[in-house]
Order: sequence, then C-alpha cells, then structure tokens
Amino acid sequence: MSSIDTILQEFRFERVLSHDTRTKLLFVLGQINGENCILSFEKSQYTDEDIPQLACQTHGLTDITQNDIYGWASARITTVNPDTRVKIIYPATDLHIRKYEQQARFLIQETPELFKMITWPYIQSLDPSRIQWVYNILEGKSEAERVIYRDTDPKTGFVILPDMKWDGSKESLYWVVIAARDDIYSLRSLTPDHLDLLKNIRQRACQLAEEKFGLKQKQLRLFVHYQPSYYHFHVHVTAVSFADAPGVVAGQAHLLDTVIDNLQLMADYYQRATLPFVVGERHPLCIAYQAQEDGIERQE
Ligand code: G7M
Repeated sequence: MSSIDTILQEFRFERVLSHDTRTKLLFVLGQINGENCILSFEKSQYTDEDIPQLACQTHGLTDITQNDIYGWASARITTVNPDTRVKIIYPATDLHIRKYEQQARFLIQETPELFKMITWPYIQSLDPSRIQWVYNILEGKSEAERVIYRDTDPKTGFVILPDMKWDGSKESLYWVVIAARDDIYSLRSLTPDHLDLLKNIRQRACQLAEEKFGLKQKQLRLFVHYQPSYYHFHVHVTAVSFADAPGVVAGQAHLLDTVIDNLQLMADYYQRATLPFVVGERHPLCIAYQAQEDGIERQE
C-alpha cells in the first residue's frame, strides 16, 4: 500500500458519503489511480497542553455577536498538537462504501432459520481478503508495535491492541481484542467450549486497563457486535466514560458479561436465540432480508 502521505496527495474528491455534524466525523469518497478510496476526517478533542493557550491562539473572528454578558463568534485556532484524525481505506470495496454512506437504518430480527437461510450464505460469500488486516495483526505483520498483549494459545489465545477508532485518551479508551482461533465467526458461533477464551479476554483486558490507566472493571464496557463488520471473533473494550462510543447502542452491542452468563445458563443459547441487528438499507444483508420479506408478501 502507498504511504498515507502519497494517498492524500493523489486523492481526487468525488462525493461526501456521510457527515455527522454532532461528532464532527466526515467520510468522503474519491479516486486514486481509478480505484475507490475512502477518507475520514474527525476533529480531535483539545489536549491538556493546548487548552490553556486556546484563547491567545484564536484568530480570524467572524460573525461576532454580543448581547449583555453573552458573546459568540467563529474562529480559527492554531493548536500545538494535531487537531484532526485522518483515516484511509484504499482500495475501498463496494461494501466499505455502503457501510459509510448516509442511509436509513433498519432493525432486523434474525431467527436461527433466517440466519441459516440468509446471513450464513452472506458470510460465506465474503472475500476472505476482507479480514486480511486481522491476520496481519495475529501474525505480527501489522501494528506489531501497538500490540498491548499477546496470548498465542491456539484455543484460548488473543491479541489486545488499540482500536483504529481510539484517540489515545483514558476517557475514550477503545481497544479491540482479536481471538487467535479463526473458527468463531460471530456471536452465533459461541458455545460453552468458548467460555475459557471469553473469560480469559475479560480477565486480561480488565487487568491491563487497570495497570495502564487505573480503570477498574466496573469502569469498562466489554462487548461484542452483532452483526460485526468482520467475521473473525473480536471483543470491543471501551471506557464506560466514553458514553457515546461508536457502536455501543442497543441492536449492535452485546455485553461480554451477558454473553458469558447466557452461555452458562443455556449451552445453545446463541444457536437458538433470535438476534436483532441494525443495518443500513444499502447493506447486502438488508437487501437480502427485504427480498425475503417481499417474497413472503407476494405468496400471501
Ligand atoms: O463492527 P465490528 O465488531 O466488526 O468492529 C471491528 C472493529 O475493528 C472496529 O471497532 C474497527 O474500528 C476496528 N478495526 C477495523 N480495522 C480495519 C482495524 C485495523 O486495521 N486495525 C485496528 N487496530 N482496528 C481495526
């Protein structure tokens, strides 16, 4: 892959995929050498170092309004530390574009039967290269210097490292834990055979968060996504203080504690349960579920 620097220089803007004005997160689509590239720009929070200097580093005031004791204006601020996080996906697939595009979202009820009929064939149709980044981490070929912990046991092992979304701060802690074994696709695959792995992940992630940031277990939210974007088992670790961390919402996040509890209460819980999930209308799964619903309506 070309360097990020080169990619930014060669990027030819095409269109905005989505722009969340609340989180200040922008995704744009463009082209490089005839291939799709997605860039994301996210405004970072001010650092402790920058905060005392903000007033004197504020320039170019416009739209100044004053009313009694209140006043407001727009401005440009020069910060000592970087003020934007830039991410790239290049070459980006059609699935990436659909993921980041602004679109209506729906809550789908996935019964075990619908899983077998629609979701499982979809998972099998995915190009294995989609999770190459996961293997690169497991094999120590990428992000090796960022890895926080590595347990190489083939059954109960995993790697803990900063999630791509983490800004490095304690308040927004966001780690991802990737299982060493490659035969757990998602929540649906989990059985009591995996309890040792799940408990190991919980124990080690909590211990490390305490050691490195003084965060206690009750200050951490460990969860699994359903549906995940990548069908190789992984657990998200975030600080509870990161209240609106991406992907902590109902219909997406399943707390690891609850997952462990469910497996202890009923061995085949995740094979028998109806698992709801939220998905964008352009996602292939949403299209497939809609087609199935339309088929039933036509028969009625
Ligand atoms: O939605 P899902 O449960 O599949 O989440 C996958 C997680 O992996 C997300 O939180 C991503 O931010 C994270 N992630 C995705 N990629 C491609 C990378 C990567 O290359 N490196 C790291 N460290 N995290 C990633």
